Parts: sequence; structure tokens; C-alpha cells
Amino acid sequence: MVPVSCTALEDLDFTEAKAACASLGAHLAVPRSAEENQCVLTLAAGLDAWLGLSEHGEDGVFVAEDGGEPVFNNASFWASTEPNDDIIAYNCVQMYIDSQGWDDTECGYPQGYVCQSWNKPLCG
Ligand SMILES: [Ca+2]
Ligand SMILES: [Ca+2]
Repeated sequence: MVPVSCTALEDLDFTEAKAACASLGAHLAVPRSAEENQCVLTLAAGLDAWLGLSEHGEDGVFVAEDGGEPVFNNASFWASTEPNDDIIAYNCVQMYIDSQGWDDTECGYPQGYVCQSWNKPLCG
């Protein structure tokens, strides 16, 4: 049974974190409500953590790993002044603990991540 959510303390880049969630039969977390966003903050436990959101060639359109609707740069949970890059360099989204919000950053940066079971609420 896959946990509804889990936080890994190992540092992985976005692609590695995506694969780690897949190996659990899960996907990188995509918070879609204030409750779920708070849940990610809790699970991240004071660490920066990858979310399941990344740009794929279209500026401001963040493809969601939950298979649902993409998330746009006018979504609710971005940290102040984020996202702050176009399509050039910062194309993956982390929960940035310092600002308690979403931040677009370099996909190759190794850090924590939060997984979410398919077709289940993040916290349940
Ligand atoms: Ca970008
Ligand atoms: Ca950023």
C-alpha cells in the first residue's frame, strides 16, 4: 500500500524525485487547495521540496504530474514575486520554505520532494 504522501530526506533533482515517486506508485505532489498546500508545507518539515509542476516549453504553463489541469503563473500559492523566470532557466517548481510558497527554480538542483498517491487527496 502506497502512503498517501511521503517526504524523502535524500536530495534529488526534479527528474530523480519524479522517478522516486513513480517507484512508489505515486507522483510528485500537486497541491490544489489551501489545505493541500498547507499539507505539503507540513510534510516538507522545514526543507525545500519539489512539487509536481514543471514548464515544458510554454512560458507560464506548469504541467502537473497528477495528470490534471496545468497550473498557471497566476495560481494562488506562488511566493511573493514568483514565478520570477520565463522559459529560460527556472522551469521546475519547489515549495520554498523560506517564503512558505511556490518558487520556480532550476530543475537540476538536488533537494527534498513530496510524493502523492494517484487519485487521492494529498492529506487524507
Ligand atoms: Ca521558467
Ligand atoms: Ca523563482
